[in-house]
Amino acid sequence: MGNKEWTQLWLGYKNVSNDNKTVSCEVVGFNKDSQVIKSALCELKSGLKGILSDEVVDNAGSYDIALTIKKVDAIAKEGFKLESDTSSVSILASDDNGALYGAFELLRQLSCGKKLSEVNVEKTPSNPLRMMNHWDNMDGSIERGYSGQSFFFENKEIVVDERTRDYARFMASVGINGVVINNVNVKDAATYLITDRYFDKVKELSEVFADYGIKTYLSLNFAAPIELGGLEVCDPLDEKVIGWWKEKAKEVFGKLPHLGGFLVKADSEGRPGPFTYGRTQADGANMLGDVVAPYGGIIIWRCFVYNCTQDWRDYKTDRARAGYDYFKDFDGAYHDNVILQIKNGPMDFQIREPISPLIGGLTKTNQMLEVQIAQEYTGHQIDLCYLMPMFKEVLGFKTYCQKENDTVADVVSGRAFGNKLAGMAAVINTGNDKNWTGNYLAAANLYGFGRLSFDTELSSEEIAREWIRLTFALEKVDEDKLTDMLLRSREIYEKYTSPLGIGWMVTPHDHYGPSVDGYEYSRWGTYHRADHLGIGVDRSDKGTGYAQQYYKENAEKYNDPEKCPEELLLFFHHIPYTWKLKTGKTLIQHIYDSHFEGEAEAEQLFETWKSLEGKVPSEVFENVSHRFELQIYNAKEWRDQVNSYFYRKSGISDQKGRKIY
Ligand code: GCV
Repeated sequence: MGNKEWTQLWLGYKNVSNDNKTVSCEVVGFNKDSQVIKSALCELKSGLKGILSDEVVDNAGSYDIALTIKKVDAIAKEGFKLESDTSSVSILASDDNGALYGAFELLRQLSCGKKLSEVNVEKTPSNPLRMMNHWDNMDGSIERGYSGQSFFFENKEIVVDERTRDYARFMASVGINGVVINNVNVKDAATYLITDRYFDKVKELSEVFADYGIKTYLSLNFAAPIELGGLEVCDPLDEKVIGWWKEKAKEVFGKLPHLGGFLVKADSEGRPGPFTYGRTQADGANMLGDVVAPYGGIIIWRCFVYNCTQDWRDYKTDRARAGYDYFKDFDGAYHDNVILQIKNGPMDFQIREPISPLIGGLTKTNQMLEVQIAQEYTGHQIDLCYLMPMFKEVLGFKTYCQKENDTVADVVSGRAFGNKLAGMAAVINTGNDKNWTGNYLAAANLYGFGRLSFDTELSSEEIAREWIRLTFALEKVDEDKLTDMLLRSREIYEKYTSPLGIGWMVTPHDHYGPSVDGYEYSRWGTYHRADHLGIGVDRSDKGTGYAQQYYKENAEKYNDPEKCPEELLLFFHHIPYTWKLKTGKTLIQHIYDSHFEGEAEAEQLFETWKSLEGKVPSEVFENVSHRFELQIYNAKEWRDQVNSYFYRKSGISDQKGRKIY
């Protein structure tokens, strides 16, 4: 059986006071038998005991602090209000989840050093759906997993144990309310998750989640009618197929009362889908939406649909265009319980991409944002890459979909178009490693995504500081150092990897380390088009026309190399090496400089980390130090391979005369 040891991540509840007070706890208006309320109480008991070294007792005769969890209908769904003074604190909410989130907020604020009387806050979640997507396979492997094996699956069986409960606690503590347990590439045993073979165990797992207000979701195999039902087709408009799914939905929701619905990857990277039968993505999504509707289920349909058998000689086909081209025409046709899940960029989780034009491009369709905290293209949880700065940029991007100031955050929260189904999902970075995320510091992304999906107004720095305070016991000066390391890490990674939004110069398949031409002559639609004169993909109106998929304000900006934000210049334009950037540097000089700088800054990160020796637990120190050694090796490879490649292509020397091979 998997790893039996695991850390408490940010729920370690370290003592911050020596008051030894007694807390009396009363529940008013809520059903005391509710499992979620019980979870809140249980967490408060253990948390307050840890933080204040006190005892929480139900309705104690004499006590120092009166804690009340009270139902107040006026508070928004899943929201809460904390009211306190020196000797009392009330958690007010209108539903169980709100009460649970209020409890975690109280514990978080006290752990971060606030006094009881300072804990006065009201919060409503920014997004209705706040989800984690596991790419866990039933054999225990994890697609794009960098922290061990799955803790849900082992040898085609489902594991439910104390770790499952701790996982649910961690997720609820940052506001996650939905978890997809299996990989979107549904094959083999995973196809059978919707059959008798697994119902009992999925139910058991979903009950643990439900105790923490989390709904369980399953990824579906679109070809299940063939593979499980023995039908000849899985055509979404075929009556037999529809009938099969109807029966299946009845059975599944009958057996799994805590199921929220299904996530579907169809017609993508070899997965089956409606295109085989000449049907549209809307036909597929709506058919499934209709069969789960009677049970209150939802269908989350991914928009990661593109031609993955492209000829690299073909300059017309542009993978970046695909999502918009396939989905935009059916805007308004998707049924009410269908939600389209859209990756943040039009390609695939590169360190820098423009925001997908489909987000906000769709105006009559439920939509949610998909990001990836599993560091597939961002350093495999070896290299430090705190992703909140990227996610903040995504959320803050002005789409111009309606009003001038409408951002991605407005669209995916449902605010812009009044959608009830809306939200954010992350491809998760966990595994059964003792520390859950491989690199101890990668837990900042796990924590951060949850916090950000609950409150998109939080800054990257606020989230980083909270995580550090909850995880480590550092002096302010060291907290500042670690915060700074996290905040700079994404930019540093970007500098030593692929320049100005071009992406993809990674080792094929594995996606760690450089291989400048690794994807250049492949079928995946991921080209940089470098020649002896310049580099970049022309996606303007003279090229693939991708820039025109945006609303006018953005389209005009991206279309013109003079106006295009420089960090995305090579994503949108083929630019000569001699092109002058705003800094006055030529493009080629920028490539050299940023790669030398990025590598040097990675070394600085390690030096700063070394100064924290003895201040973080030695196991943490060793774990992260080892990864920094690997990161520096990686950064050197990137620097030297990319610089040599462009020196050899362009024949232009580095003005500073540094070593290029
Ligand atoms: C789950 C990328 C990854 C695949 C992943 C796919 C997806 O292509 O490399 O591993 O498959 O994205 O998001 O479906």
